[in-house]
Amino acid sequence: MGVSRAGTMEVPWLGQSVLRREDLRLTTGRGRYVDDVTPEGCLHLAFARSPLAHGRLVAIDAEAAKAEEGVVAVFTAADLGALGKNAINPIVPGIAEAPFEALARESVTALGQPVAAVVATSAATARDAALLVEIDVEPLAMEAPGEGAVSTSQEVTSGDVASAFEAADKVVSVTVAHSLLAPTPLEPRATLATVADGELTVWCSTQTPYRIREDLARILGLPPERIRVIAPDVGGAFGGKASIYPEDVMVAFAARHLNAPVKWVSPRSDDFLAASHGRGATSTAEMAFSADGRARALKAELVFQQGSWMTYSAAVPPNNALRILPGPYAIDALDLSARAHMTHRAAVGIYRGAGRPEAAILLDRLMEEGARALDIDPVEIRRRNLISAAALPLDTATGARIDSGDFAQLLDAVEAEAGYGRLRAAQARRRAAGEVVGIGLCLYIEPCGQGWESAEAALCCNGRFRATTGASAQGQGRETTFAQIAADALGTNPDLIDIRHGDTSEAERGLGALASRSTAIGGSAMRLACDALRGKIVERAAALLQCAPERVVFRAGRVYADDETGASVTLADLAGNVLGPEGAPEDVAISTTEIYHAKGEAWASGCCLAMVAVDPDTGVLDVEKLVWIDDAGVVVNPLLAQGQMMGGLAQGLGEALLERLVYDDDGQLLTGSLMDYALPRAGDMPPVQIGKIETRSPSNALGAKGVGEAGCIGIPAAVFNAVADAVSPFGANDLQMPLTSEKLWRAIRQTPHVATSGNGR
Ligand code: SMO
Repeated sequence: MGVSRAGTMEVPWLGQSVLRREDLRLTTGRGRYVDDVTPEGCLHLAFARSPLAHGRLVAIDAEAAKAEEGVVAVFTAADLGALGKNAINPIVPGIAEAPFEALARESVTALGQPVAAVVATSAATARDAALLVEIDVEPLAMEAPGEGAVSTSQEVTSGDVASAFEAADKVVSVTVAHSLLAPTPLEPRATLATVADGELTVWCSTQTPYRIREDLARILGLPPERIRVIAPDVGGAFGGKASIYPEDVMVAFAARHLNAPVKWVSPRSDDFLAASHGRGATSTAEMAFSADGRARALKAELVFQQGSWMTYSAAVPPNNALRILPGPYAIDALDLSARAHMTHRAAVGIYRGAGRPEAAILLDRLMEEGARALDIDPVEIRRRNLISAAALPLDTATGARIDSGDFAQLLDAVEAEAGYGRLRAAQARRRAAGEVVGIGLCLYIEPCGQGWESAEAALCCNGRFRATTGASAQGQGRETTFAQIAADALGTNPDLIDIRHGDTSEAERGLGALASRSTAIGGSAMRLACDALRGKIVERAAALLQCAPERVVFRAGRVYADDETGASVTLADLAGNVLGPEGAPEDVAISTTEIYHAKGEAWASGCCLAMVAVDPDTGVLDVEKLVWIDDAGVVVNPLLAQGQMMGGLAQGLGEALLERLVYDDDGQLLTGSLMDYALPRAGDMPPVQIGKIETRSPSNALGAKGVGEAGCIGIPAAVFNAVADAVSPFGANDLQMPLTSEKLWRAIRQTPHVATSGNGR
């Protein structure tokens, strides 16, 4: 892949692998995260948290904590008065009410729920004193996951499902149980609040600063314009920082009450306990096939866990999973349901993929089992069922509109790139020699990007551009890609463009960075704002250079008249001409604002193939080969897109092979640290061949689609199918993620086949 440094060329910048302008700063300790911001007189907050998952709060004794030297205040719910509630995205009708308390009031409903907040002059003192708060809880009964109140519920039926199942030649069924996962960004949650002249300023490690402002305004009863929220550098989020938390509210409340800066930085263990979890759904499904391998009907029941309160996007994972079905496959008869149950656990919210992985693995497990049952090649059976490119855009029975894609081309590309026929031949040879080898596929589609985002573009007196986006950033390289988008629109070099984001005092409105939408929607807004700015500059320049507007040409930091005069003016002089001699270098001379509403929703897609080998003696899995073709539409920066794919791949492998939050029957978390929760490491990364096809999205101005979540969507299903294929000769068919060595060892060993085949030992 060609890599160019900003400055070596002008247009087109779209499609160039420009190196990230953020990296020097971020990799040399010059990033500025919430914990790097410590105003004069800053106080530090720590939480005393519920020791039980469910109980009646009998008493809180904070006397010992209050007596500690350096402790300034200890808050309990009684000190808070009446506070408002958080907002929940009403993405589906009939979402149940759920509690939202900054501190637990009469009862505790999850392990680790904040019960008291200790504010002290140092973070260490606050944490030590928090341990002295005595919380007396009378245990109450816990419902098992799947038994609690239903928070969201949806159903979709279409076609004649009963007849299709009656007429089927084969019916296959699968159950996929997703573990609860911890999003685990490098930087845990963190919030700092300061108060000055009645204005509240909140630094928050968040994906959605504008939403934090609105929620704080409602919860604390303040006008939103008196609140400024800043998302400075954010060290990863993955969906876990897309909602306000009780802790954020408590920090802001304490700062206002004490009239002092108050900071809380979540210890890693508090994030394990009380940051939102992801996944956790159990899906059961049946697919009816005719003998030719055509899938005729799909029945699916998706049961999600909600946790004890609802994040803003609480309904998104079940809704996404449901509306994606039946994925890239043309199946007319559907009987689908998705619901979520409240549980005595941390909130379960969006996590990289947010319902898309659940849909992808369910469908492709069914395809894989269908292929096995009908003895049709897994690539071939998928090919027979694909929605054709000619059928797009397609309005689906679940109410989605798949805007674009070419699923057959993806499958063909993976088959060719992997050398599929040779891989199958090698598998057969190795199996005959006693090896445990499998090949698996996943063909996924993913909704990514609808709705609106804002952008502002300006020419400053110093001749530089300032482009501000309402989308924020948590490590994606947004400043680099958005400068490329702006540079193309402005006919200039990205080096001349400063990108601003993550501060509600800058762009007037904004949405944030989530749902694989920022490039498609935020990038389109940026493109249009810069197009408009260019138009305004052209008008000015034409007047100044006394030429026709269509003769105005941009080059580097200058505007030329492309006529016999050859007259030109620098952008700085042009800006100076607008503002006159009073204009300071940073002052804005010409600006535009764009609130961009996408025409529809962009749908990305992709296909993964995995080849795995399992060591029969140890169960150790080796992912020998991964081939992955993704269609993210128009790609702004291939290098950064590939980086997103690699990150998603790591987290997708994490779900498939390693990660699992484990609670015991009493609701105690057994995996509360990175010693017990197995994140993938560099050494776990397999070799991967990444390629792309490009079908432009007709839904937004850039033609772009999302890519950041793709690895979490396609990789687990492909790896799972490969493992299922590997162990299929042993009759093992009840595997669930994570596919640990122990499970694989047992799968190979426990089956009667092993004793007679001589495959195992
Ligand atoms: S799971 Mo994403 O940050 O919408």
